Amino acid sequence: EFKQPFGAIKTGEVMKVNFSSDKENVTIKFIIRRDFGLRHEFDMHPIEKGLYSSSVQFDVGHGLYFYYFEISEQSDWGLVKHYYGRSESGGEGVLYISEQDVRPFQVTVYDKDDKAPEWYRDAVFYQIFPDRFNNGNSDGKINAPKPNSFIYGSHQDQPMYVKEENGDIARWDFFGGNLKGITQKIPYLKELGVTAIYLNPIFSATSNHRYDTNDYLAIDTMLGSEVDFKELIDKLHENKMHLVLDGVFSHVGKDSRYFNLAGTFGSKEGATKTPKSPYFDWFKFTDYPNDYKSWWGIKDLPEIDKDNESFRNFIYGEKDSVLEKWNNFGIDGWRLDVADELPDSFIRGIRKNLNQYENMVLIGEVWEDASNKISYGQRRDYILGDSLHGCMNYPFRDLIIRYLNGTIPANEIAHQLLGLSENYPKDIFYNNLNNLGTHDTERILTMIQPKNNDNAVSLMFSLPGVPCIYYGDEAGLTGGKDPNNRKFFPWDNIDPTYYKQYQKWSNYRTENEVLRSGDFSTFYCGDLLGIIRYTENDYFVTLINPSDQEIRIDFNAISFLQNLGVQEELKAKLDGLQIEKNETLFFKK
Ligand code: ARE
Repeated sequence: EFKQPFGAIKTGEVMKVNFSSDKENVTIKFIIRRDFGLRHEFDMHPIEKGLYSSSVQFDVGHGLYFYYFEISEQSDWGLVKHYYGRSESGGEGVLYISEQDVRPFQVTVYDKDDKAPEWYRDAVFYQIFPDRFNNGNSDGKINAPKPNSFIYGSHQDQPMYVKEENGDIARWDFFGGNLKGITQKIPYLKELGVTAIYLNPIFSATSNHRYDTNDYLAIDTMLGSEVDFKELIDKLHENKMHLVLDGVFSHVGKDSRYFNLAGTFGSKEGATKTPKSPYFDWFKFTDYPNDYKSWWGIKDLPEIDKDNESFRNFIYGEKDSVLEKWNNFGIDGWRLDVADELPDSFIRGIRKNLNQYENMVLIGEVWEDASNKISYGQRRDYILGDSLHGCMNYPFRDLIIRYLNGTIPANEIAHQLLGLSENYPKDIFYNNLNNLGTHDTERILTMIQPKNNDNAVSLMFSLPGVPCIYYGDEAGLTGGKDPNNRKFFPWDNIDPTYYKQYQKWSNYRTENEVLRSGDFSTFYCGDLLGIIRYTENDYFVTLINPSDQEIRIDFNAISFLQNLGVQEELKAKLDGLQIEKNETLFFKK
């Protein structure tokens, strides 16, 4: 089976499929359906002996399509039918006996190319959880501690919150990182090779993670002032660095002014105080004012009705909106919290707002393959044009960890990586924000053996997309699930081994255009995974050996998953090459 062009297809384009069969007396049908909708079948025409062909033009708008083949064979037993679809692991196709069981191949049809701003595509990102990075006050004191908070010294590893019986949070702990602290560390970040920062939420909130917004228009006083914020942005820009903020618009905090503020002169009361509150319709009360819909049932986070026009206008309207305020401070983009739970039209409204500015990026938080995710009973169209530029790439992280731990073999990760690259529109694939861990996952050093850390970093930086280092990973921080993955940065104990691994790859990326924009393919040879990035006149090859034995490459044993122009050229370089145990080897043209 052979399809052209490779990967996702733009609306209007023609897709050609060839199918080869060495059997005589067969007829082949190409069967395609539009997502859950209509099914078409085409008779495939023999174009030479054993080779059948068909084509289809996608002129009915963006969406997902699925296809497979029906092979009918005249045999002594009568007419026998088989179905050819993709295998479970996403590798080569396989034959199925019944049409009901066949796993079809996916084709994503998208509206238009959507390159994220150049600064973004070229960036090396660094994610900062603001309370845990650095305290920039000269006396080391914490700005305006919150009434119900508990302050820890900077290196302790403690539980993040104390819960009461009924599940309410009685007390939050804070370490006192702040905006000034980040500004002070710009030279450190530059030295590491970082060119952009993604900050977890910074607006006024009750908890230390600040996903429970109290006021979208105010910086949390514990983090600093608007002056501090402006200074951070200006200093970053002076250093040719960029800043992306976390936009948490699916819910607010239960102490939020929109939800709970008692009436004072000149202010607007919160929704729970009076049904006349201008915010009353933002929420979904089930038993006013005591019970309401909340995010994943967590009462701390009352959910917002994102179809509400006044809320939409407040978030992304043309005047005095939340986006306008912070965009005008000079930020460079947003990461959308729980993008998969926001209506498509809401995300498009945000994108439209950002399009008024030059060079703003919009990244969505989606955990799965974003090309075929179903949420709220609907297929989403947030990566098919005019919506998200890209997504946080958790599927990569997942594959990297499973491969380095020996849970999946090299051939499977090779196929799966290539499969993802086929499912996403090309630009989106290159716009994705790749990570080895975030504030929501276990840290990479806790997930793999430390001796494989260089392999993990090499993989993140060799794959298409924008790499994002989770603060402290380069210092050697470990930590399991939230809150242990949010320890304070160990400023006086940075592990030089890990630091150098990240620094080395940050520089390779910045120095080698081919690592940023080159085409991508994978190959494998035993336990060894190869990543090729290539352009017409350049290439960069990364070879990963996660095993405890060295691997010597026998060129004839390599399986390339695509036929590449550079393949022949690579032959001489690859044959006989030895890759030491748990090591990465790379070479350039
Ligand atoms: C914390 C604890 C919880 C506890 C809760 C209430 O972690 O165990 O029940 O407090 O006491 C923020 C904080 C969290 C906090 C949470 C609620 O950062 O520390 O939880 O608020 O107060 C899913 C969502 C995804 C979401 C993750 C966490 O799809 O959108 O879960 N991520 C965002 C942010 C978080 C943030 C919120 C959302 C809420 O990045 O930091 O939490 O604003 C699978 C699924 C995913 C799932 C993922 C992780 O792979 O496919 O859908 O993500 O696992 O569970």
